[in-house]
Amino acid sequence: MTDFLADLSRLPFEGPDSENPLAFRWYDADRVVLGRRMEDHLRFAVCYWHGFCWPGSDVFGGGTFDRPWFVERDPLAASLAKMDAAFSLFRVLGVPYFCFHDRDVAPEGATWRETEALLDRVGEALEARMRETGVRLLWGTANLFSHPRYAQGAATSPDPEVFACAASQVRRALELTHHLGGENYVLWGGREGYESLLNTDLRREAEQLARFLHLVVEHKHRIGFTGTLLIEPKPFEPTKHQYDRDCATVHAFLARHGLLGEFRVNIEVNHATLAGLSFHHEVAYAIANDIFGSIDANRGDPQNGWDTDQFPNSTEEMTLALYEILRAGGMGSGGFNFDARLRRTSVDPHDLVHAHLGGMDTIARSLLNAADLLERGELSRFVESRYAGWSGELGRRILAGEASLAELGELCRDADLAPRCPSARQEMLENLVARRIR
Ligand code: XUL
Ligand code: CO
Repeated sequence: MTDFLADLSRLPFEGPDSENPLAFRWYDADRVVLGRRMEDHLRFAVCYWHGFCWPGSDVFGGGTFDRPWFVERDPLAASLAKMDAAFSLFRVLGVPYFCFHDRDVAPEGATWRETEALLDRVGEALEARMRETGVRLLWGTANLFSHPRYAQGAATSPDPEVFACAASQVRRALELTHHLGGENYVLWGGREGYESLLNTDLRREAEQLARFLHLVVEHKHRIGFTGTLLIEPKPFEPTKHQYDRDCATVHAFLARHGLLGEFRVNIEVNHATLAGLSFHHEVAYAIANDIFGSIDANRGDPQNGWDTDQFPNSTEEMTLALYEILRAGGMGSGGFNFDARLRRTSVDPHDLVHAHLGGMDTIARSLLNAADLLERGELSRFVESRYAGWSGELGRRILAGEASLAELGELCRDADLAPRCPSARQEMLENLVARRIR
């Protein structure tokens, strides 16, 4: 077995003043923050997909990455070589978790039986490597978007046989995730959406999707998988309109179809921004509605509207999200996975290390900022005092349903109410946050 990153040992933590490009400046796995180790707060996971499966192609040109597993002719041997390379990166970064799509880790065979046998074979190899290294599985998922059969949707396909294929793939991917002790299972609706309303029955497709999700829930309980089911919202790309548009849309869908309590969300930073929302908004919304699950960390580019999937580098964006997460008690079974890819011009394997290192340091630094904000308590005290009226007699009676519209009308008239809210102090609060962001 060749070591993909044989020339690198585990990256050291050297602190903020280090000039070593191959050392962490902020991520110090054992440092205790608010009573918990950094590693246990952040639960970093490397994704197979962008790092090891994407060859560096774009619509104008082919792959640019020279990786041994792309040229290996035997598909199983290629998968195993890819796995070795992935575990080399996990070793160098010292990450506790990884995550994958079924087709990231194992190839398709000529028949379903063959494909399943290949997945089982790679699953055994993964299990052995996990046992040997202690690296755990944050989530597994099924790729229901690459194969041509899914071009018109998977669960929302006009053809029930395509639905059956998707169900079969999810069944196996969920079982493998369970077998490997995965802590979550992700469903990203890659092609669950439409290109044109002229050929689409929206009501029917929503019912198909709901049925699919119910089947996943039933199977989860049947096999005893205790991890969290996650839906990953995205507004468009590859389809023009995707049904899991954003957290609020997913939440409404779950409520309408009796699925609340069974699914949470895997929030991807740049999916939020593509939806015209902020990442902060999506995290806060999910927490406020009890569907927060996990984070898919990356960033877009403000200069274009593409899903550029770059590694995170904004401490401001991450600090605000982490502030919400810490305030809500932490990541739970979720973590920070990197759904991010190199630029196709970053052709050296070391670039994978620099990219993840930078993302991990950005998030670790943001954790410290967020913990500082939380410990000082200025923001939460301000928000609490802003709503203080609701703890008084009138507020309490309104919320308890003890005051009718007519009664409130009379109160206004009789007391000649003329309330004036004190300043919301947005600029002062923005300054306060800016002071904490390092
Ligand atoms: C694609 C995307 C996926 C999901 C998992 O935009 O985000 O990689 O994270 O299927
Ligand atoms: Co993602």
